[in-house]
Amino acid sequence: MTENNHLTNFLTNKMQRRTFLKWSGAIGIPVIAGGIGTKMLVERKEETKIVSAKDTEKIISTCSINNCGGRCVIKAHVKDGVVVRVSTDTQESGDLSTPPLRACVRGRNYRSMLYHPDRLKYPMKRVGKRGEGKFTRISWDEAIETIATEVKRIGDQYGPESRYVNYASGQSWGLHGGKNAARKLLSLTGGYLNYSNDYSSGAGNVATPYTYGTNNSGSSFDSLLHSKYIILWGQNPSEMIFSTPYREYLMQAKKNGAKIIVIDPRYTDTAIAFADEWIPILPTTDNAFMDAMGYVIITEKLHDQAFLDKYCIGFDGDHMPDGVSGEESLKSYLLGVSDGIAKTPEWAEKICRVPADKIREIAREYAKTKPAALIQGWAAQRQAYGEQFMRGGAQLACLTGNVGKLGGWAAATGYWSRSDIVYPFSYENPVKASIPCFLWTLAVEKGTEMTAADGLVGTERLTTNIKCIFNMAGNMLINQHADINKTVKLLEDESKVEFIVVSDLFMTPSAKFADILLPGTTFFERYDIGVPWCFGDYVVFGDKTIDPLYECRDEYDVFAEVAGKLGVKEKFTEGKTTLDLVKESVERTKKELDPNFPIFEDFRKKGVHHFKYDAPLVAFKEQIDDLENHPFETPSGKIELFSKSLWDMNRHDEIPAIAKYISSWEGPEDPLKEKYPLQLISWHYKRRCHSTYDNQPWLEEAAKQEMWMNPKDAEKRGIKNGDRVQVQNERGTLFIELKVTPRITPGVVGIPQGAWYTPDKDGLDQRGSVNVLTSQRPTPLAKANSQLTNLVDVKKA
Ligand SMILES: Nc1nc2c(c(=O)[nH]1)N[C@H]1C(S)=C(S)[C@@H](COP(=O)(O)OP(=O)(O)OC[C@H]3O[C@@H](n4cnc5c(=O)[nH]c(N)nc54)[C@H](O)[C@@H]3O)O[C@H]1N2
Ligand SMILES: Nc1nc2c(c(=O)[nH]1)N[C@H]1C(S)=C(S)[C@@H](COP(=O)(O)OP(=O)(O)OC[C@H]3O[C@@H](n4cnc5c(=O)[nH]c(N)nc54)[C@H](O)[C@@H]3O)O[C@H]1N2
Ligand code: SF4
Ligand SMILES: [Mo]
Repeated sequence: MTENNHLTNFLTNKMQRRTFLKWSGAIGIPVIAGGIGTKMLVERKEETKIVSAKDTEKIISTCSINNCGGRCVIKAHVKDGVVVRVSTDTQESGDLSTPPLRACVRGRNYRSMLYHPDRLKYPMKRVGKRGEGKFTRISWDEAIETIATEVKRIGDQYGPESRYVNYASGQSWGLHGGKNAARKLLSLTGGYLNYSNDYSSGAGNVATPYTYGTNNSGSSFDSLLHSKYIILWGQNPSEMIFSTPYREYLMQAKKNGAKIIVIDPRYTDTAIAFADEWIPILPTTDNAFMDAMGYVIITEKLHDQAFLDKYCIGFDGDHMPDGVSGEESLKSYLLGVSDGIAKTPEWAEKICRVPADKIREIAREYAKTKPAALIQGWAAQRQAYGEQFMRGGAQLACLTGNVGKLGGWAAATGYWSRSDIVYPFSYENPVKASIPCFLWTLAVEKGTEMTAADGLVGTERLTTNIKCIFNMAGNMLINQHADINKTVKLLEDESKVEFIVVSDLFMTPSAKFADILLPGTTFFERYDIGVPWCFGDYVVFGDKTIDPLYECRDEYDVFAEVAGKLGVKEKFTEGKTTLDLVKESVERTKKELDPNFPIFEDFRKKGVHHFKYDAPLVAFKEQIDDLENHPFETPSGKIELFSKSLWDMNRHDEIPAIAKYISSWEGPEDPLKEKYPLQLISWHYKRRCHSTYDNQPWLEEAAKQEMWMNPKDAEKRGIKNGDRVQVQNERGTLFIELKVTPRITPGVVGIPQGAWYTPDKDGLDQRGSVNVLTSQRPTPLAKANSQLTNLVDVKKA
């Protein structure tokens, strides 16, 4: 996308005069003008006026609705109906009782999203072939009428299971939003096919409860102030935001003297900022490292036998479930009794490339320095056998007795939350059938053939394939799901999915596949409450800073009208606007959950509410302090290092009852490596939220889309830093600029995920959209995405 294009788009937009005046005001301010590109700003000659903060009305909003794990305070400075400036929380660091919620580069750039000349401006319908990207403007009446007609037609013809609301995270963790509005509309008119799980921690979400009975295995980040040793295993909080205040605590933990280890194929920003040591590893091999740590801990008698005896099932022969031989225990696996292979550091080194002595050293330090927190990121579970990674971390936390202790950490998925509010926008889907979210393309292709083995629940068989998709604030139709080329073909076939509604801010790769395309609002243009992800103890008010631009509308209002056409408007809105929903949530939260919650006007003024607690939340503290009265939520009531439920599935090769290293397809031991010698991973980039913000030129300048490769691999191929390269495997080909850097392990290449799929006329991606190369093969147990497990080759373009 060139700057000229921005300018042309901008100037040819048919805007109302009033809007145009506002806009011209908006671009009269340098440095903060949105979407018109630095070049234009630099070249512009006319005199410009800086608007000072004190001349503006400051409205506290929240960068809350993108699926970044953070929630930050954003102050919109509004002058004459125009957001002229964005600032953030100015509170000093250091007060960890209410840590500052300072916005990152994405949030501070949000004005450029709001005023981006490429914003979708009115509803459109497809006129060309699906996916071609040809649309024509239509009225809201026509859009609403068409949606109502198609929803009804498809429901009548195929039944409610044919209607699906796709996973989408562009507006998440708020009170309403497109996905929920679509679900309520469909619930009131017969129902829709549900999905379970997510793309984030899909393997972990299913695996962790087999160990602990729940995914809530994380502790609040203030507990890190008590840790003496912290392992960030495939976790990169400097760049990938799990929670806004996390880094404040990590920094303080470091100041307190905690030793911090980062295990990652890349020398990440986190390793630079926080780590005493970076340990590079080959993707998909973390469990070999973990197994060897277990071996060292046991053979050197560093394990906490009392903890294992009291709280765990399956560590040794004396603590096995009924009817299972002691040979199946964790101990006998690690020592090699069960399979003849002792999981020594030397064994692991050959697989994961971490030197045996280093494995020994980390195992000893982790076991001896108490309390120690082993915190896992989720990328290493977005791998072929991702379930093993999550249970493997938990296993180490148990071997060392770090579970339920202040400053320790139970590892695994790691959710915790202390930010409960009431969600007044509710609905009940009459359809109970549900598929794993990652298998939606399978449900389009052959939904009626899916069974429990594909993770189908709520019914034995689906009566229909998916025929209608609502894709609200997501780029999952194309960009974020695996194997773009395969999905493109599937969706191009208009006889398969017959109707697709998309709501977005921009003409994204997914939006191009819409039949009806709705122009959504930014969070500056609507009311909401921003709730932090699974990690947080505060909520932020999302104030509407200006009226929606152009003809953009909240999905809530649009679907209320569709509901009207279908005779269920009253049931849909219950007479409430989105502002009413926010007010109701605040009032009921105060009344039903937390008497200290502010009243609406105070919350709105302050913009943020921190829930106050006397002590850090420590996962499983209750169970560890008093197991008898607080058993774990597992079948045995204990931590299941050996899970009888998994054992009974009888698929021991791919779904073992104890966590273990399993040699991965498209991993370093796959013979396919002869043909495609490099392992390709992706990560969550600092300048984007997935694909959101990819079309921001300033952010591209701050952190461009490029592929990391080790100098050794580059040399072998005769390619150098800055070269344009071609990356390919059986599934596709993409082109991208190369960054040659020792910051990535030899044998591994990394592409930041989320770049917009930008095919040339032959369908070859020109921007480095990594999902061109990823596979739709799901993980064995959770049926989750394994989008980081890929073999590729690279050559000069
Ligand atoms: N800036 C930013 N923050 C975000 C997001 C975003 O898009 N941008 N997205 C949010 C969302 S929805 C999610 S789910 C989370 C994602 O959170 P994560 O999944 O934890 O984040 P990633 O960046 O994918 O990966 C973390 C690190 O794991 C490393 N890694 C990759 N493969 C392996 C492996 O096999 N083994 C090991 N040990 N390490 C590996 C990567 O190099 C990376 O540095 O981030 C959230 N926060
Ligand atoms: N290869 C690879 N693929 C991955 C991952 C990976 O690590 N590697 N990570 C996976 C993960 S963890 C996740 S969560 C998914 C995320 O995938 P998605 O949920 O698709 O997230 P985004 O790509 O951010 O898409 C959000 C869309 O919503 C739009 N949008 C943003 N704000 C608004 C709004 O206010 N209103 C409306 N109407 N639209 C809005 C944006 O323009 C964007 O098109 O990707 C997954 N895909
Ligand atoms: S993108 Fe995330 S970290 Fe950045 S300002 Fe928004 S909520 Fe905060
Ligand atoms: Mo995610």
